[in-house]
Amino acid sequence: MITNRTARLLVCSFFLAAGGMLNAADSQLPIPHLHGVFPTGVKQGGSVVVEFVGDNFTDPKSLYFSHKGFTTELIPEVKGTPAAKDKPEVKTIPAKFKVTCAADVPPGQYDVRFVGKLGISNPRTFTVGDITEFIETEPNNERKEANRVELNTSINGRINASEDVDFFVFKAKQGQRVIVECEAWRIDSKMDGVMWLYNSDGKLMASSQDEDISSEKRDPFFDFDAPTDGDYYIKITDFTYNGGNGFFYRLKVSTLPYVDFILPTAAAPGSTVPITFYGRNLPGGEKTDFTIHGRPLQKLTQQVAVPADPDTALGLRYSSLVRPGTTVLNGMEVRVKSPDGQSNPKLLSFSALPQFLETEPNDSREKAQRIEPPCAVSGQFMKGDVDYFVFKAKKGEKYTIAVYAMRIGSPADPDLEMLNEKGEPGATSQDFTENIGQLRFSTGNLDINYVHPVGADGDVTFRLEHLYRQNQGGPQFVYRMEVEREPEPDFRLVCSPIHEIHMDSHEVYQGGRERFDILVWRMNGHNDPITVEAKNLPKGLSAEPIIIGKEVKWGTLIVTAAPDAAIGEGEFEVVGKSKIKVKDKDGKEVEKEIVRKARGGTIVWDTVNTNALARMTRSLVLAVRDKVPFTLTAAPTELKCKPGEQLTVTVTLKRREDMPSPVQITGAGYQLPPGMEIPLTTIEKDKNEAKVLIKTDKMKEGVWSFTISGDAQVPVDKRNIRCVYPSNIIKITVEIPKEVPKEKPKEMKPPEKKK
Ligand SMILES: [Ca+2]
Ligand SMILES: [Ca+2]
Ligand SMILES: [Ca+2]
Ligand SMILES: [Ca+2]
Repeated sequence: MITNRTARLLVCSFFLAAGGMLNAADSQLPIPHLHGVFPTGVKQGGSVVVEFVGDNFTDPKSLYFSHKGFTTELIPEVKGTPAAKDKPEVKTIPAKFKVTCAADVPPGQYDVRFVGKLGISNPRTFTVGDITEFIETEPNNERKEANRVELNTSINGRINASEDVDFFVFKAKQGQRVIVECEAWRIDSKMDGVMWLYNSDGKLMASSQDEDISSEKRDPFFDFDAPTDGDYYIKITDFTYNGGNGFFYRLKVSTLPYVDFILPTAAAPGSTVPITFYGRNLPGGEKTDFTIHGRPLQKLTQQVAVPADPDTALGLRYSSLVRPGTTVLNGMEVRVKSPDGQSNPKLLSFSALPQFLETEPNDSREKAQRIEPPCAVSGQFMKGDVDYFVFKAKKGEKYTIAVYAMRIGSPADPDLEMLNEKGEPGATSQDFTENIGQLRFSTGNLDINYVHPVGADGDVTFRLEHLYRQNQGGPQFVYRMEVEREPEPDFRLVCSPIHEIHMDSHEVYQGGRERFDILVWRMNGHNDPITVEAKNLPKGLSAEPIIIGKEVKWGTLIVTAAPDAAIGEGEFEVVGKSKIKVKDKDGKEVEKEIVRKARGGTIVWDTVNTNALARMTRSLVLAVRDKVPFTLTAAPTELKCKPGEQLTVTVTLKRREDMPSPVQITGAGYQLPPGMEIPLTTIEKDKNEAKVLIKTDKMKEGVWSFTISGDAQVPVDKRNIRCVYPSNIIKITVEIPKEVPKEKPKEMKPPEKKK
């Protein structure tokens, strides 16, 4: 089936093939794109001058952080350059700001965005640390030029173009366990770091590239016991010999606690539970038998209180990187604290299910661990390990077996095999590939979500293993398995800017409308309508509630700016509500409303035709700028029909004075209600109205909302820029006439002939 989207991509490829004259994906006025930030962090309570590099940086104004504890001051001698003329993507411009962080901003990672005349940019990660920050000084390309740092320092470095190499040197005492953690990939950098460690004689002690195989952690890492008092050298560069403004990194050289994983992996909101941290340099940590790459792990059990308030319980408050697949989870971060500073964070996900730990040995069908669903089990895949589980079930029941590994930051790629009554292999499930965000927010991952229909009364046995168990495995190959009989339907929302392959942000122009896309996770068979509203919009902005009807996983929220809406930037929220059917205590079906706040999504780096590197944002932000080139208004705003009836919508167009072009009216580039077709219609140069004839032949019963788009060339600085703006929201109710029981047609008797 060719969807609107596919069709649009096909059109896009066609135009690209035809000489790149028109890239269908570029359909907006120029907005700032933030590429690099340097340095990438500041110490709690400190300040630092930060260079921002990107394009469309006309008239730098300020920065926007996802925490209110930052103040920023533009350093005036650096000027941004004018809006890019021919090739906006080519010019990258620096702007400098002094950033001051309040003393009460918790250590962690935040989003920073550039704000200029043309709007607000995509975010970059900015770290608040609790130890000394150091900024590299070039040249440091050889050992003798190494930058000297103290232990317990976060180094801010950048691999410059033309094969830059950076050397650092620090003193350590014999027996100190030193952790060198490079963050690049995880803080929006393009750098694929590689590191070497040398002693004071220049002898190579270690090298590191990808510390483990999970795609979340391509960053290098060292953990070593200093063999003698003395100097130690770190050499770091990009594995592919690339460099530039996007190749920034942080290098934490410390004896601070470092956490590798936690067990159990989840807790229930409103509970206080013991969580065991496994890691290194844990204050008061006990020895364990676990090692990772030969390095011993300690453990430390701490009581963790999980708040019960809905914002926490239904949130995902994890300041470190959250890739798209993980946005289906709720959770919070946990750390180990020490007097000198705190550890890296770990995600503690939320689950109300009874939590258990895996019990080895469970390596055969006979030794399968017996569980009683509903329950959750946290386990590990050691090298070569297989884990069998068994539970009692009745014929006709359906159980969902969900396994979380990649989504909770584990390197494991879980593989599930059901066994039949004779113990023979049955159904298998490898990957949970649902992708709710196409190229821009690809949620596909290697975890499992399998629904098992029970064939007969008795035991259900299955086996879990890491797909590459012959060669890989270890204590850090953690997983969480949840087994539930028909879990309640649920949903999550992700609010994303509309560009499908480029860095983008939410911009609204005075007097105009903008589309904010809402991507939908429909979980456990959820297929009911979801009503979505924007909340706390800046003054002068409004958005009508939309209905994301059944079978739709991509909603379009339309934000309208009044002609006098104040120019500025602000945060907003997007909230979805849906009524689901659940069983009460007595097994009776009842209706329950669930409310979920949308998370933000962003493309980290532009892509062409592969999944973009994307992540969750730490807040939802928009900018208002002047003044929209044209506005579409559609009427009526409510439609009712039976499938097959043709509907007429009148679209009126308001043009900015300098906008003479014709406007094409389409329904392309986003998801329409299933089966709806909006034919291409043109509002000619000197016209302000068109009748759009909507086809409903293939539509089904239900309620949806949709928007109609206008696509036109807009003159900007003596060139034309293609702009697409949506109409207001239209609600459509499709009713299928109830079949009237057919009465037996009365026989038409020929009139009796009068004799
Ligand atoms: Ca450098
Ligand atoms: Ca260097
Ligand atoms: Ca195991
Ligand atoms: Ca096992």
